Amino acid sequence: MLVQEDTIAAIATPKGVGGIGIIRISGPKAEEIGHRLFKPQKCSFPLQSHHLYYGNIVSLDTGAILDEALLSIMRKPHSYTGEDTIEINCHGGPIVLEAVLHEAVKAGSRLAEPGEFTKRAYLNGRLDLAQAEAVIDLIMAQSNRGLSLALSHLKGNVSQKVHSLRSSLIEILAHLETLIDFTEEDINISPSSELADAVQHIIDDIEEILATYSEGKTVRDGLSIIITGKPNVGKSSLLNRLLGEKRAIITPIPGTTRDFIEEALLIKGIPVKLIDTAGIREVKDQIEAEGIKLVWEKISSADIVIILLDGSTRITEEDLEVIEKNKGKEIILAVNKSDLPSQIQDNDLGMTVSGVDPIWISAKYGDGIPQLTEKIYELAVGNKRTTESDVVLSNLRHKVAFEKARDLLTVAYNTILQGLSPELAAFDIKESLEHLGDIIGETTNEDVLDRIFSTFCIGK
Ligand SMILES: Nc1nc2c(ncn2[C@@H]2O[C@H](COP(=O)(O)OP(=O)(O)OP(=O)(O)O)[C@@H](O)[C@H]2O)c(=O)[nH]1
Ligand SMILES: [Mg+2]
Repeated sequence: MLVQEDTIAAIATPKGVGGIGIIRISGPKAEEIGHRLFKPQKCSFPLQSHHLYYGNIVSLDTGAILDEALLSIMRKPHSYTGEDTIEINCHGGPIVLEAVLHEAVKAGSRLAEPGEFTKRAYLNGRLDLAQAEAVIDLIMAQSNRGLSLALSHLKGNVSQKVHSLRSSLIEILAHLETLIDFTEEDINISPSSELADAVQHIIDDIEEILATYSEGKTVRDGLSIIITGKPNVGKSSLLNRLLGEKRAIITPIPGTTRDFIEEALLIKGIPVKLIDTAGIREVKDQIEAEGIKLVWEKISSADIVIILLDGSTRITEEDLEVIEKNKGKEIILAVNKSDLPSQIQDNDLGMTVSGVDPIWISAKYGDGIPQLTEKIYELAVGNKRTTESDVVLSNLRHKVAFEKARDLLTVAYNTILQGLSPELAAFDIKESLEHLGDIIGETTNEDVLDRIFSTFCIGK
């Protein structure tokens, strides 16, 4: 276990005004600092671990009372960081909290860096690296699904998978090592095809995990969807329908929306940024022209483009231009106003965008909206549907490490199949073990750690 010499302190609750604000102090001097700052109402130090005490926080210099507070001590190793930790529940005002933090620093602590409490938890073996990363995902979760995904990572489901893959690889490595020993005695024994199968089995396992990344990333980070089309097709009506509220102005006058409208919502548990835009057409009006210019900018950074057509009118040059300009993007073709007599045949659409099935909807009355959201979900997460217990990747760093491990194992597999020296295969397998070790932080270097923890908030 690594012992951190200094004691760190931070306000652990968000900036601003609240009922309660918490100062967290961790390190060898935590308890002593508590002793100096906190005067319990009824008992005296030493206080019991994991109990809550009522008392006053006092200024070190003057003895003046700064706040009434509750204090708890969590002695090592039974604390979040694995070190002696105290938490002071003050009143949640910024001035109070700053004053108490200031005293804590005067009493012998220093201000914590972002994520430093969690970094210490990791360094003290309370969490592995994948679990530590899950802490920030949990705090930043944008949906219930994002939250349960982060929780499963915090509980160690990625880590357990990594451990089990690593122990299978270590077993394979042990077999290879015996063969290497024979080679040294000038007896040439090639690795068996069973050994190759065992490697292949691990590659398949990793492939399966990698296939969950698109779902995991979308659940964690969400995606942006833009609605585009010529004027008056019902883009704003669709935004309002998906949002479930009258957010955008809807009129029968083409060119109603001039600026773009951006709203956040959840679609099947996925955080979505939905953007309604100005209708695309040839215009001389400068305001509208600026709006249309913006549409193209927004489209370039969107994950999914919903191209909306008006099924009650024939396809026009403007529709074709929108379709043409979005080729190569992830698109959904939706035909609106399905409640009116149709002027568009599915065939006409097939000619315009091959391979994309149009979805008929009525933004005004809600028909076809479940099919549209299902399509969005399908595009967002791919065809692979995972269950709660599956390992679902959401962290790019993990994905890259799994990919590197898989590539090395593929090389090792071929080496074994070709009956080449077992040493070669052993070399690649060892390296792939290191990449898997990176995920849980067994072999991770200091720069990577700093990068990871610097994305945390202060006080966590
Ligand atoms: N019958 C019917 N009318 C609809 C439907 N969706 C929209 N409309 C009507 O179509 C007209 C235009 O709707 P908007 O939502 O403003 O269309 P838009 O694409 O945002 O138009 P611009 O902002 O001008 O580009 C309005 O009169 C809507 O009531 C639908 O599903 N059925
Ligand atoms: Mg509009």
